[in-house]
Amino acid sequence: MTDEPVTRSGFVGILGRPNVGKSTLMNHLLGQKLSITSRKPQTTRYQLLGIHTVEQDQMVFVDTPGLHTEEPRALNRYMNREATTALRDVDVVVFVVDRDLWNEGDANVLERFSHLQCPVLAVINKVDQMPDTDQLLPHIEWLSQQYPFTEIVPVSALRSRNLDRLESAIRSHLPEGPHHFGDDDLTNRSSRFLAAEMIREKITRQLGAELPYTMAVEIETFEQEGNTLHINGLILVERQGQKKIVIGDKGSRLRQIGQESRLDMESLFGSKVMLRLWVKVRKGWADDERALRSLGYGD
Ligand code: GDP
Ligand code: MG
Ligand code: K
Repeated sequence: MTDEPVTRSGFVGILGRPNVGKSTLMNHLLGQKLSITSRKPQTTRYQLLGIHTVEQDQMVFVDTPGLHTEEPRALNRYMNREATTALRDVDVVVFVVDRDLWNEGDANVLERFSHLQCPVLAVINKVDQMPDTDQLLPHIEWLSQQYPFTEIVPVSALRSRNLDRLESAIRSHLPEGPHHFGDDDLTNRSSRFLAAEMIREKITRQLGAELPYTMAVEIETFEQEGNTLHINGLILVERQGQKKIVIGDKGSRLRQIGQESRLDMESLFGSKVMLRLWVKVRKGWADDERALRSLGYGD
């Protein structure tokens, strides 16, 4: 008789109000930048799986968009659907809160999954920004009164602090069973999708306040030729003025967006990348369900 180790495998929902660091946490748990992040709330628009196989265990992280309530645009409805379906089939929930005190946003998110039967781990993120670690204990105390969390783990996602402890906590609560994906798989999304997201991240980071949710990216060409990936991307905005902003003075902003995106792509795809970007005005795309579907949002 052989004594094979038990194989654990399952879906891990990463939930929390906007900007607590969900996508940063997923990337640092994976050791690979996959999900885009920025200081802007609702940077994450699409549900994205990050697949992490460690020894005999496989965690499939589900990074979710925040919930939009303010505007009834088609894009917001789409993001809410993405966040809600992500909840359905998870085996473990990682509920992320900021080192700052609890607010109504946290309570709203908690309420949405409090009916789930699975283990819920609470993560207090950004402890690197905590001026004094004495503040940690009262925070843990408070959290433990909000919900019967399976465990409460303080971390810094950005500095990869205490993530090994979080990872072993997650692994120990996964159900036993076979893997859902190949051991070398990293995500369920296509390389084209990831390329578009890398571009969207740079625009969001540089122009967040000036382009509120009115920009999308389409990859028109994605071709490997020899040792170089040739990628052509189209940036869609809603108004002529926004096009000028994205292009910048003598094209300087677009050049910078292109350079930074290319570096991310080269590291993600492990290949030299030739990237060309265009900006185009397409009116009303964020209000129009059909236009959204043609951009790859949708069921
Ligand atoms: P999400 O909206 O919950 O997915 O949050 P993001 O992952 O996009 O992160 C929001 C902002 O918080 C970004 O500017 C991150 O760099 C920052 N952030 C995330 N984790 C940490 C952390 O552990 N420490 C610090 N100082 N900043 C963090
Ligand atoms: Mg995010
Ligand atoms: K964000």
